[in-house]
Amino acid sequence: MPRELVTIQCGQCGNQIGCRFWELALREHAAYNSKGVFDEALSSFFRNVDARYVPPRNLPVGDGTGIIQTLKARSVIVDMECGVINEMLKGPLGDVLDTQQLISDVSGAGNNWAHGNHVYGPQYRDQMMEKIRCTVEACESLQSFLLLHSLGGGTGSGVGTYILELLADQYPDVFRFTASVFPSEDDDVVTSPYNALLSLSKLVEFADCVLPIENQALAEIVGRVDSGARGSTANTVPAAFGMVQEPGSRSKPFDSMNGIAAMMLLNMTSSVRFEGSLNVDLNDITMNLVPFPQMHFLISSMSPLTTPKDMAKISAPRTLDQIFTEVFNREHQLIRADPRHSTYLACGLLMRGNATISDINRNVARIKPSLRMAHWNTEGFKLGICSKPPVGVSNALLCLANNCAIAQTFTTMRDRFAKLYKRRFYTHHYEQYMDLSMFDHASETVSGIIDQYNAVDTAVPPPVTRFRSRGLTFL
Ligand SMILES: Nc1nc2c(ncn2[C@@H]2O[C@H](COP(=O)(O)OP(=O)(O)O)[C@@H](O)[C@H]2O)c(=O)[nH]1
Ligand SMILES: [Mg+2]
Repeated sequence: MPRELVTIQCGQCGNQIGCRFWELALREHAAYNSKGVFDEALSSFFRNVDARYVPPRNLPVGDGTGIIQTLKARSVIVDMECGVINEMLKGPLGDVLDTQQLISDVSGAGNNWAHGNHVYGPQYRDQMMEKIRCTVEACESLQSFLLLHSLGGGTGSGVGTYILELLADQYPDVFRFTASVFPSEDDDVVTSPYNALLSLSKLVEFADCVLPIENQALAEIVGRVDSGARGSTANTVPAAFGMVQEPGSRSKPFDSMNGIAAMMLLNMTSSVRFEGSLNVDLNDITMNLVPFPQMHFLISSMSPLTTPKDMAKISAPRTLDQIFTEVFNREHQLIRADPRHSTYLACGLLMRGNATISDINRNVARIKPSLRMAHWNTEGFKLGICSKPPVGVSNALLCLANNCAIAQTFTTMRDRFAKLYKRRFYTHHYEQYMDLSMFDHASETVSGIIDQYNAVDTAVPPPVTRFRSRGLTFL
């Protein structure tokens, strides 16, 4: 039975990452679906519709041999400014994005979380719930929601976390994943420390699993990939997938960075879409990698670090051992934390391509002695193998680490917030829409999660009790 994922792309960043995500997903499915049929793999992300009807009529997967008519992303598209959305609809993905599933306004949330969360959220609540309901109803067996957004602005952060809270209330049994772009320290949005802290507190409370992404880390990755390479490949794409943007077409700012984030999401969902000898679906990820409910932030790292468009930039094919070594290298992380010097609560290793469980076990055994695992979860590795690698490579590995190093990232965010809040800079913009006590509450929530991670990091294993033979006593 198909297991679908409903994506909610919110705000400029969320929509731009969404664009790359759909583009790369189509490219990947095109590579493995040469017959142009609507199969279970495709149906996890897309609907197949007969567009001659209004509204377009859904064509279910059935036995997986029906021809692709028109693919529509299972996505709800939200932005309180219309610029990015309009451009998306005019672009090559215009046909894939369902305008019925779109909510936009004109004036934007002005980089103000409170405007997004307390004004646009309630104002568009019913419309958003209706669009989400329609998208959910078109699924046979919904597996998870995936929110794509940034924390630094107003819409993705404020409306995005409002939606997350709604989902927790209305669909408590469906897992809520988020890919959340954290602002960099030199972010151009002056209020980003406020927006980021307020949204982070909501992610702690209402998400099941958060994949933090730092723009600074993405920019450094792109810089390294670019400096190591030249040229680009051209993959041929079957006609049914013809809306895919061809490599070499004009790229926008953030494009390559967003491609890296999108590739991570494709790797994470590969087992949901393709078969493999060791399937890890999204529920397995939360089940295995999140031992305590609020400690659900996973540091991601990948090898190779590229997208199909930039495939020629990989200097040389990697061996499995290299790939394993690289995912434990900070240069391959989508967030600049330092997990090697902190405690792992659990670690997911999702392999794509031609690898066996013994290959993986051998590498885990090789690397494990250098990792500090929580003493109560020393075997806390979740392993997955999906037979289909990303387009253009023979193997790829995604590492998802639930690691206490994330506490440092949160501490930096809280410090940036405190620096502004101490002097009440810009707070009057927020007071227009919310009570200032929200700041204190958010700060407490974030401090709480920092404390939880620090407590695990500094926990001392209980002494090993040794039973000594006392010998026999004769009375
Ligand atoms: N990685 C990435 N970051 C983005 C993108 N667009 C904006 N940002 C970042 O997102 C933050 C601003 O949020 P934005 O999404 O523009 O605001 P919103 O439209 O109000 O949600 C800043 O930290 C920007 O650097 C994008 O396409 N990709
Ligand atoms: Mg915006």
